[in-house]
Order: sequence, then structure tokens, then C-alpha cells
Amino acid sequence: MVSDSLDEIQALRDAALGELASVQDAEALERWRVAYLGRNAPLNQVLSGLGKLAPEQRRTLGQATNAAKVALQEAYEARLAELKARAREEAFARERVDVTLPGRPLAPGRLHPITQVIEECLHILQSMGFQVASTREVELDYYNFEVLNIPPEHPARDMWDTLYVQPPSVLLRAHTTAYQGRMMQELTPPIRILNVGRNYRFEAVDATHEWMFHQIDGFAVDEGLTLADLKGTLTAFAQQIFWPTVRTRFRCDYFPFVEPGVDMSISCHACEGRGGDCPVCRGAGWLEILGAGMVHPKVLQAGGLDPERYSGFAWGMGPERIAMIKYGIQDIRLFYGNDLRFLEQFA
Ligand code: FA5
Repeated sequence: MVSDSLDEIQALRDAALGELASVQDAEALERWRVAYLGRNAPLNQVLSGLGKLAPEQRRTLGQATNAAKVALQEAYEARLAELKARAREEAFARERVDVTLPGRPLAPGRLHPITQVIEECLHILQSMGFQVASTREVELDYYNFEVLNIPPEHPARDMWDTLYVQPPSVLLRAHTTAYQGRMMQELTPPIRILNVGRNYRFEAVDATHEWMFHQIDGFAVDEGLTLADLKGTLTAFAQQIFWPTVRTRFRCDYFPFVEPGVDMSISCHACEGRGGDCPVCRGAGWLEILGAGMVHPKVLQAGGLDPERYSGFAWGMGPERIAMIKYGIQDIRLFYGNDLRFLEQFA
């Protein structure tokens, strides 16, 4: 009777081990564990029936059953480790990176066309002895207007109406000319300085007007500077930034901070100044590109400089407009529309 039971335990053990060998995944292994090592497993039932046996039989069968249980437990743990190792290897194979594959190419970045034009302008003007200043976009009313001979209530304020950060004294500058007062406080003549940056205006946006745009302002103060210096500097600049045979035209214009004030036009590249039915200059033969003039004596005085001793010239121009002429672009809004098809043309 005991030997029958021993045979049964042996057979149970062999069957369990045989089944374990064919278990292939974690779920099947769990089912196997519940069947052969769980609370209701046959070996546990044998153990719970031992109490009814004689002491000698109980010991013999108990030892055999426990030995079988230990064997199954060890076999289970070994199989569990095997399956885990296999799963790790499979995941590794699935996620393997082929380090020999060529990398995905990154599109090279490039400078925005307006940045390119600004750099080109600065390069030309620096070669003429101008330095570049970087000044604030958030400015005081005093520097944007008052120091430039535009007192409160002056009608010229309408031309440069802007956005106010803290009304009425702190605003987003409407023109880079706003730095002149600060420069006169900081520097002593001879002064040759450029200010480049963004400006903001209360503007009806259209093909030639943005509410945010750039300007490059030039400011020169010395003894004996005349309108001839202004014309010579700006004509030499135009011949380098546009083309060597470009012609310039200066006509009277009004800016409260210069006297006399002028606007400068260049001969139209499309009709070479002939006009007629040219669509680019609309028959004028000229394209207006900047405002300029001799620094007003009141501005020099406000900056602490003696207008009897010093004179100066100044101008302000928009690189967006220069870029439109250089590249034949019809609408200024394209520059800030962030359409890559447009921007990628300016490699
Ligand atoms: C001025 O801003 C004067 N501060 C220029 C100046 C400086 C005159 C020093 C005399 C002495 P104006 O508003 O005309 O002037 O602007 C000068 C240039 O900035 C224009 O010729 C144009 O190229 C550009 N500009 C002006 N408004 C806009 C706009 N809304 N969008 C794009 N470019 C503009």
C-alpha cells in the first residue's frame, strides 16, 4: 500500500515535470504552478491525508511527498528564470538599434532674409566708420518724442503713434531714432553710430506697411558736417547695397528732428528710372527708401551739444523695404508669415 502510494507520487512528479518542459509562456507557467504547487494540488492532498496513516507510513510517505514538492518547486523556479531570460532576449532583439544605419539628415538652418539684409547694410556702413549700438525697444516717451523736438500734443505724433506699455510715459518705440538722445548723453563728438532693431506702430497693415518692422538709423555729429556729407554717405551706401550705377534723389521732407529734412529715393531697377508704365515704381522712375536730414539744433541742444559748434546728419531706413526692392518682393507681410516655402528661397 505504501509502495503503491510512493509509485503514485513518483508518477505525479514525473508527469508534472514532463508538462513543465512544454510550458512556453508566463500564463501557462502560472496555470502549472496552481495545478501542481497550489493549495489543492495532488501532493498537498497527499500531505493532508497523512494524519490518518500509521507513524511509520506517515514518515515514509511524508518525506517522499515533501521531496517531490521541493523538486517541483525548484523545477518551477528554474523554468520561470528561463522564460524571463527568453522574454528579455526577445525584447532586446525586437528593440535592437542598427547603429550602422545612416542618421536622418537635419535641415540646415539659415538666417532670416531681413537679418541677412540688416547684416549686409551694417557691413557696408561699418566700413565707413559707423559703430553699431543695440538699444531698447521699450522706450520713454521722452526719447521717442520729446528729445526729438516733438512735444506733447504736436501733430507729428500721429505719424509715429505706437503701443503704450505704461501710458503715457512708457511705450514701444516707433522709430530707432529714439536712441539719439541717449547716444548724445553717452558719447562726445565725433559720433558715427547706427541703431538697428524693431519698431512698433499703430499701423493699417498692407503690402508695404507692417505694425512691427525694423529700421537702421544712422547718426553722425561732428564739427563742420553738411548736407553734402549726408548725400555722399547715403549715395555710396545705396551703390553698394543695390547696384553700382544706382542713382539717388533727395527731396524736401518734414521730420521735426531734422532741418532741412529730406527723403531719399533710388532710381527704379525695373525701368532704370524711365518711369512710363513701370509697375514697380508706378511710373515715377524712383523708389523712396528712407528719411533723412541735418540734425535739428534743438535736438543737439536737448542732448547737451552746442549747435554753434557741432552739426550732424541722420537717417532712418527700413530693411524690409530694401529687401523688397533687392529681391522683387511685392508684399511685406511675406517676411513674417513664417511660410517656409518663402523663407527657404533665401539660402
Ligand atoms: C522715420 O521713422 C524717421 N525716424 C526716419 C528719420 C530718421 C528721418 C532720422 C530723419 C532723420 P519714417 O516713418 O518715414 O521715418 O520711416 C523711415 C523708414 O522706415 C521708411 O522709409 C520705411 O523704410 C520704414 N518704415 C516706416 N514705416 C514702416 C512700416 N509700417 N512697415 C515697414 N517699414 C516701415
